[in-house]
Amino acid sequence: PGNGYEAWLQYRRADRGTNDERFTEYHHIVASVQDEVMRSAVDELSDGLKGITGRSVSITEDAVSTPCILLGIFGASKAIDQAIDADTARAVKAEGFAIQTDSLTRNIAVGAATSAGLLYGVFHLLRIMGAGGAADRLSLVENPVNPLRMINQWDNMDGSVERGYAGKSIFFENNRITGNLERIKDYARLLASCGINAIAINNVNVHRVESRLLTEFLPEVAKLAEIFRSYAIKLFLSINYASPMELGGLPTADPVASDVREWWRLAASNVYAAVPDFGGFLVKADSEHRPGPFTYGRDHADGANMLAEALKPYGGIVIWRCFVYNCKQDWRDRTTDRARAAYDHFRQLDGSFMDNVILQIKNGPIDFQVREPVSPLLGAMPRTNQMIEFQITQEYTGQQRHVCYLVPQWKEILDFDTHLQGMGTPVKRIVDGTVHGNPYSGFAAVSNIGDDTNWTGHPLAQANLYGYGRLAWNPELSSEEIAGEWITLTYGNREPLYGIIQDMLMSSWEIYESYTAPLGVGFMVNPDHHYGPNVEGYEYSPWGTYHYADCHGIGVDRTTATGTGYTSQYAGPNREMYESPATCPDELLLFFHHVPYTHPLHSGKTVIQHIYDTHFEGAERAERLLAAWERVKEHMDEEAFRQVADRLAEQAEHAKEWRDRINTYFFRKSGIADERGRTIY
Ligand code: GCW
Repeated sequence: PGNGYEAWLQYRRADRGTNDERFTEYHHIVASVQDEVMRSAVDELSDGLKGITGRSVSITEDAVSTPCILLGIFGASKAIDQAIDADTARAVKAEGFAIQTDSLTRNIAVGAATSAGLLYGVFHLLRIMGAGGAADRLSLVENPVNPLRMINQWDNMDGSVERGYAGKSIFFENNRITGNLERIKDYARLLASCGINAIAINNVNVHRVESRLLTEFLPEVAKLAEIFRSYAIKLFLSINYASPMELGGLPTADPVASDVREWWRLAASNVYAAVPDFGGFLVKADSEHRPGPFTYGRDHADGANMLAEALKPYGGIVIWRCFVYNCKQDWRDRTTDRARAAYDHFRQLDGSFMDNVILQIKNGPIDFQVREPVSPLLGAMPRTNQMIEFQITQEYTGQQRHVCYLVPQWKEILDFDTHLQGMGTPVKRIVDGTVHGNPYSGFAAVSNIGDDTNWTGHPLAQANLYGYGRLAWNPELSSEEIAGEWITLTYGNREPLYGIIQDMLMSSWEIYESYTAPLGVGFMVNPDHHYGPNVEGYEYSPWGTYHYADCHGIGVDRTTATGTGYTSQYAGPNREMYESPATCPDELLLFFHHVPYTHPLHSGKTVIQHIYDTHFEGAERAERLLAAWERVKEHMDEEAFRQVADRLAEQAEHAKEWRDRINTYFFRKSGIADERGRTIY
C-alpha cells in the first residue's frame, strides 16, 4: 500500500458515502463460470468484495443465502432472467451490462449478453461500492459508446519505451518477450477495469527484432494474448511495412506485387493459427522514415487494402495511421504546412479503403501539443472508418514530471463541433461511428505506463490512463466526475483531501499551458527528447513546426486569404471562425495567424502582455500546487505523499525556468517591457 502498484484497484472501504451497516452482508457470489472472462469477473468480484467489506467471500452456483450478488448471461442463467426484466435485458448490447438490486431480498443481479459485458459490470459495481455508493438501490444499464477502446504501447523489444516516462517496458526485455506474466495480468486488470478492449503491444516504429513478432516470437505473443483474452482485450501487433523484404527476403514490398500479397496472406494465416482471436495490424507507413507504399508509387489505400485482404478471412482489421507528413522540410520554405499534411494525403482516398481498414487520426493536425485545433480530417471521409488517437503519455505535456490531467483537453476535442453535417456534428459522434454509420470506429491512445512500481512515474498521471478508458466508454462523463472517481478509488474520498486533489487535477492542464505554450504556439521545447524550454529548438529544423517569431510579431499565417490555406480544410463556420483574427479564439490565435506583439486579444491584453502574464502566473500557480499538496500530507500514506511531492517540487522549479526563458526571449525580440515591471532577464 502506498507504493501505487494497485492504482485504482485497491478495494478499500470508502471513507464516506451512503453505505449503511448492512453493506458488509454482501459476501456471497452466485455464478456458474463458463469461460475465462467470466472466471476473471468472478475472481475480481471476490477479491474486490473481500477488500471493500473486510469479510471473506463465498462463491456458489446456486443462491444459498441472501443477500447475494448474482452474475450471469441473459438466456443462460435462470436467476438472472428472473432478476432482470426482459425489456432491460434487451437494452443491453454486446459489451454492456445491467445491474439491478431486488428491493425485497436485496440481491444484486449483474446481467450481460456476453462475458465481457459481465466483466465490465463487475468492475462497475466494485467502483460504486468502492466509492461508498448505495449498492442496495441499484438499477442501471450501461453500454460502451465506442466500439474500439484501444491502447497503443510504444514499447521496443530492447526494453525501452519510445516517449515512455515511467521506466522500462513491462512487455519486453533483452529482445525477448517478458516472462513476468503477473505484471502483464495486472496491467490487463487495470485496463479492463476502465473499459479498454484492445491493445497493440509494440511500438508503431517497428525495428528489425520487432518485425519478428509476426514470425519466430509468435508462441510468446500467444501467451500474452491469452492473458489479455481473459480480460476481454484483443491483442494487435504493429507491423513493419517492409516485412516481406526484411523477413521474407523478397526484393520488394510493393503492395500490388503478387508474391508480396502472398507473403502477407501466409503471415496472417500463421498469426491466426497461434492467436485465433488476433485483432489485427497497426501500421505507421511512409511516416518519419518508416517504409510504406510511396516507395513504389502506390498510395495508402493500396498499402492498407493489401493487408486488409490478408486479414479479412479471419475477421482481422488494419489500423492505418494518418500521421504522414514531410519530416525533411526546408525551414525556409513557407509554402509547405505540416498541419495540412494528413488531410491532403488522405481525404482524396475516401471510399477506396476496404471495410476492415480504420484510419487512426491524431487529435490535432500537428503532434499532441499542449494546444492544437482539432484535426480537420476527422469526419471528412464519410465512406471510411476512422478512429481518433490521443496521447496519454505526456511527451509534450510535462513528461510525467509535471502534473497535467489531460481529460479536460480530450473533452474539448470530443465536444468540438465539426459542422460537417451542419450544427451538432461533434467529434465524439464521428469517432463513435454514428455520424457516418461506420462498422468500425473508436478511440486509440498511446499508453503512459512502464515498469515503475506505480506504473506511471508520477502517481497523478494514473488519472490520465484511468480517465482515457472511462471517456472511451462514455464521452459524456465530465472531467470532474472522472477525476472524482479516480481520487476516491486511489486515495479515498475524505475531505479536504478529495477537494484539494480534484482542484489540482482540474487546473493542471491550464497551468501547464500557461507557462509553456501561449496562444497555440507549440514546440518551444528541446529537440529530440522534448523536455524543457527551448524557444528556437525547432525553428530552423526540418520538422515543420515553426512559430516565426521576429522583432515585430509571431505566429503562423494559415489563412486561406494570405497564408498556407490550412483553414480551408474546415467546414464553413469553422473555416470562417479561424480565418479571421477577429473571430479566432485567443487560445489558438498564433496557430492560425501571424500578428504583431501589440495585437489586442479578446481578453483585452496585447499578445506580448499575455505572454508575460501567463508565464508569471503559471509559475506561481505551479508553486501553489506544491503548497496544496502539503495540505493533504496528514491525510495520506507517507510514501504516497512523497511520490507526488517530489515531482511537484521539480515542477515548481522547472516552471520558473520556462517562465524566464520564454519571457526573456520575447522581451529581447520585441523590445517591449512588461507593463508591471516584473523581472525579465
Ligand atoms: O510525436 C512523435 C513522437 C515520435 C512518435 C511519432 C508517432 C512513435 O515524437 O516518437 O513515434 O510521433 O506518433 O509516430
